[in-house]
Amino acid sequence: MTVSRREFVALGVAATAAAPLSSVKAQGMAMQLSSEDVFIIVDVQNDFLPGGALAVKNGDQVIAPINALAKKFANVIQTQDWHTKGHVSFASSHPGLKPFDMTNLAYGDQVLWPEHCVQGSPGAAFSDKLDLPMVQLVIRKGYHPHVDSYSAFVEADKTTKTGLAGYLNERGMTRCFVAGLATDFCVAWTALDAAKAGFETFVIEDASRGIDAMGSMAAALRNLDSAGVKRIQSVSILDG
Ligand code: VGL
Ligand code: ZN
Repeated sequence: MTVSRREFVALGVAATAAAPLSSVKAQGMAMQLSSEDVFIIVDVQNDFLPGGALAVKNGDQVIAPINALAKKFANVIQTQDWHTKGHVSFASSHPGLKPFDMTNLAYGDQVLWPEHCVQGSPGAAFSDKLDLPMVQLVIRKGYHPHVDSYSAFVEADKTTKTGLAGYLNERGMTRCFVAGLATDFCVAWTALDAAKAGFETFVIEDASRGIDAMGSMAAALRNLDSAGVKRIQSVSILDG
């Protein structure tokens, strides 16, 4: 028996992540973009991609959806993890400790990482597979030697601001769409701070990939959900 498209939808089996655009629209999941929306592309840098110093599993799979999404937005910005040599977030700066160990710093708990995204190094460069000539701003973060910054808004001391909220507010932005690497660290922290700063905030899940160290993915998704950050798929975003 062949089932027509209409019957298929009526059977209620069309509401999957891979739902075709027609059913996405029908179910009200589709989103029309406006000039008040900004796409924040987080840390798509060589060190977070396969072969990099802090490679995120399947991190390269974010590039195609990000390239496609960026064309739909009137406002696109990128973030760039940009650490000093000997940065406090590197395990190598803490004798006796190793990558993925936790330590306690002046501002609280800190996961220690392999050396990554050192200012001016090839690992800190954006992937050359990105096709993003429309990017309006690159916000660098993590450049204070003694403070990490997963978030593109506020550093890990929870006090030092990067200036991004001011920039977005001055430009009249109201909604932030966040994607990139890594879902459970810089994407999640950026989205949480965007929501805190008063922006309606979305994480585009299929255009992001996570590190998932010690339950960090489940924790990040819990935090996003309770902060009211919506998790969506690229297919729901219509052209602006
Ligand atoms: C990131 C760990 C350390 C990220 C940056 O981009 O998610 N994660 N630095
Ligand atoms: Zn970093």
